[in-house]
Amino acid sequence: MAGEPQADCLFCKIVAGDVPATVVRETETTVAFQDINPQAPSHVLVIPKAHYPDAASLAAGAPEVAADVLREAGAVAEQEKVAGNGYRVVLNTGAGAGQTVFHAHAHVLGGRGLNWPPG
Ligand code: DGP
Repeated sequence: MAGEPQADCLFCKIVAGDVPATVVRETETTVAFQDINPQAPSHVLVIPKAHYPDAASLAAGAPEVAADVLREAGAVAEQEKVAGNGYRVVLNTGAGAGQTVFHAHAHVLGGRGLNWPPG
């Protein structure tokens, strides 16, 4: 069923506490934790606790939680003190765009200059 935990999902395991992560923020519906392979001085992932494979399916199935994820992305940027100089929120969607974990997540990147267009 949409939103239910998936036994083979790494981020569901982080939500459950079965895989350790450096959690920086948590709400009723979201968890934010340090990316294991940071691409910027500050690189945090914000995920919904509910399992949806990508941002589009999250927005379709639980739009209020999608809004929570975006709100938390902004809160993370403030908390990490990268909001003032600008930061980037990235929603990789599909393997061709670099998505490797199929549980919706927003990357929040900051603390350095960020080029456009992205690679
Ligand atoms: P994406 O490529 O957009 O699917 O991003 C997945 C991110 O997840 C990637 O930047 C690395 C991160 N990641 C993968 N495995 C782990 C893990 O076990 N712990 C943490 N904290 N991050 C992970």
